[in-house]
Amino acid sequence: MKYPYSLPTLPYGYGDLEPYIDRMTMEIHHSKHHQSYIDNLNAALEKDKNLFDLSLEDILKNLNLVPEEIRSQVKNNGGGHYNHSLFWEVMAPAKTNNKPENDFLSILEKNFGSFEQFQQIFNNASKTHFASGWCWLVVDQEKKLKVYSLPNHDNPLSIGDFPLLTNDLWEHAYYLKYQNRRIDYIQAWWNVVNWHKVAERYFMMVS
Ligand code: MN3
Repeated sequence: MKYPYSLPTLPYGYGDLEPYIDRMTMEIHHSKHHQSYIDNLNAALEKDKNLFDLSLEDILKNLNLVPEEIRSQVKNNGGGHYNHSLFWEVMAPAKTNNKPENDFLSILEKNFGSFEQFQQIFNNASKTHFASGWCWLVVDQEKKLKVYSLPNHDNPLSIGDFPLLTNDLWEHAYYLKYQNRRIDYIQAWWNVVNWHKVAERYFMMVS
């Protein structure tokens, strides 16, 4: 039997985000953590094969359609699969002075005042998030950009927003290199954000 979900190939090598994210963290995060969310998601969906016909986005947008006995399993592991797949895509090998191109930069400036202010808001939301979760840049239904963190593997799709950029705040994302220094990890992470991809998601969504 073929399962609906499988591990996506990274668009770069495990060591390519060095020195900001180390090779071993990337390898364990992708091949072990992400794989286990996929295995658990497939196992949960086995119990209601009608869900095989829906896209993961549709499932996360309509969690009320998922039978109650598997809902939290689907929410946690479906979110785990979606969030990590997006996370890999919105990173790329580091560039010096890594900033969005002008078209999306001006959108960020319009929403947050300046690029630096946007980063500050994102840093604060990440730093103050308690325990495991993710920090998000989303576009809402009024096409406004918002920054917030969500616990566990909760996803903005489930509350009507569309995710553009996300950072994984679970300790497994940074502990090998940064231990308890979450803010150092967040600061380093800005070097490997793939702004081209983030802008592409925004313009696809609002056009
Ligand atoms: Mn993770």
